[in-house]
Formats: sequence, structure tokens, C-alpha cells
Amino acid sequence: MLLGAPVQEGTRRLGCDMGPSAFRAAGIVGTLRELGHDVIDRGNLAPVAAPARAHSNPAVRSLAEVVAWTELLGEAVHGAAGEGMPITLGGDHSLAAGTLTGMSRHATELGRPLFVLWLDAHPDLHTLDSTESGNLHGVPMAYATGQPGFEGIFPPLAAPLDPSRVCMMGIRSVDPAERRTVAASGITVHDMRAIDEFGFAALLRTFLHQVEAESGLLHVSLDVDFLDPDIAPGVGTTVPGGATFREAHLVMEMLHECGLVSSIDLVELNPFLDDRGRTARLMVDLVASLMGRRVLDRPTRSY
Ligand code: B3U
Ligand code: MN
Ligand code: MN
Repeated sequence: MLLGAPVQEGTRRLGCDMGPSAFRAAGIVGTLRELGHDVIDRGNLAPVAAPARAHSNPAVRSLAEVVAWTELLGEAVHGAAGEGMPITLGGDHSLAAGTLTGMSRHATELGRPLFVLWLDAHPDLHTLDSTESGNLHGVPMAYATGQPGFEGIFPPLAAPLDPSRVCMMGIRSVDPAERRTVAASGITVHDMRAIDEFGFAALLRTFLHQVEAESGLLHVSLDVDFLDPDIAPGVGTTVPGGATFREAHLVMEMLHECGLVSSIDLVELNPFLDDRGRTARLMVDLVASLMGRRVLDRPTRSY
């Protein structure tokens, strides 16, 4: 189930609102159908205009818009999860506040724990009080893991994410306040230092075994800037030293083989900054790997 979420109010750079169109132009629907999936494209969502909302941190921007998207996506993703696998086409990463609201409700109804794999250069762990940029694509994981300051502003989650059920990979740009949250929260954060030392496969395998042992649902949130900017220039926040083409496909293939993925965010694609659709096509190819495209059939699960 594809849901277009052309939100760009969570970032200063304009262009993410064209992300859903670029995923479609890069062939996401046909690619998934060729792999044998039934695809329903729900088109693009649009929240009703919300009156402006002030916050005691004057840096915070577009709060009302991001809250409206959170509420809308919470409903839409919850509904879609009851029918199939929601794949949300962003849009900036603030949309994960909404997709995680929806998946938290879905998981709670099923009585299963929700796990999150966060593939990103950034941990997006700012609170509304700590953000200096004021860009709300930097806050969704603080909201979803129950950090303070979101109550009464954002909709309550059915259950805040248990930090021990969150795994971040690819992290290489962390602000001081986020660094303190990483240390205090118990979230597993595999920065690029850890990836270089141990490799994606070993670290991801450990996490997937945990999801499996607890019969969890696994939400995958893929920020374009997880990837190295040399292969994925179509994003507003490029950070050198990201995942390579082969590393990213391996992660996706392991996710397919584990059979536990319940829902996906594809975020921060900015077609205005892309190089003739190259980043959009790479993202669609990565989704194909996650959804079953293989070089060769494998007799057994390899993770
Ligand atoms: N941590 C910085 C930068 C940032 C976070 N997420 C993205 N960029 N994409 C901030 O603005 O909060
Ligand atoms: Mn992000
Ligand atoms: Mn990022």
C-alpha cells in the first residue's frame, strides 16, 4: 500500500514535496508488481490547513503543519497496516512521527511489540526544546521514544517505543543534545565507526534475531542521507561517508529474508537536488531488494 506524503515543512530546503512523484516516475509501482506484489497506490495525502502554533523555543518552525501531518499519517498508516504493508513516500523525515503513531496503534492492537530500524546519517533525536535548527525532521525519534516535551502538542502514541527495540545504523552527524540522549536512552546506535569495525551484516543480524525472538513488527525508516552522497545526491542534508551501494542492498536483502518488516518510510528524497533521477531510481531499487528482488535464489535464510 503506497501512501504519498509530500510534507516538506520539517526542513528548510524546498523540494521534498516532489518526492512522492519522483518515486512514481522512477517506477516504484511497476517494480513492486513485477516482484509479484499487489500494489495499491493511495495517491498523495493532504492535511487540512492548521492555524499557526507557537512554541517556547522560538527556533521551532512549522509546528502546526507537522502536527497536522502526524495526525493524518497516524490515521492513514494505521488503516493501511490493517490491509497490507504501508510504504510511505516522503516527504521529509518529520513524517515518521505520523507513520510511527499509526504503527504503534497497529502493533498495540495486535499485542505485538514494535521495533524500528532507523537508517539515517542523523539520529533525529532532538526534542522541541533542544532543536537549534528548528527543523522538525530532526525530532521524530525523540517523539516516538517518549522523550519529554511533546505531550499536549503531538498526538499521544498508543505506546512509546521501547528504546531497547530501536536500532539506528549509518549515523554520522549528531548534535550535542542528541549525543546526550543517545547515551541516556538505551537506543542502539551503530555509528559509522561501528559499521566500519563490525560491518552491517553482523550488527543487523543481532537486531533481527531480537525482533524475531519477541515476535515483533519491524518498521524500517530509510532516510536518503543514509546513503553515501556520491551515489545519492538527491537529498538536502548530504553527509560524507554513508552506506555504499552494496552495503545498502545487503541491508535490504537481509530485511527481506527476515520476513518481519511491517512498514516502510522512504524519506528526504529531494528531486530538485537529484541528478537526472538517479537517487530516486536507487531508492526504488533498494525497495525492490527489500521486497524480494534477488541476484540468485537462496536455498536458506542467510541471516
Ligand atoms: N540534527 C540537525 C540536522 C538534521 C537532522 N535531520 C536532518 N538534518 N535531516 C537538525 O537540524 O536537527
Ligand atoms: Mn532523518
Ligand atoms: Mn538524515
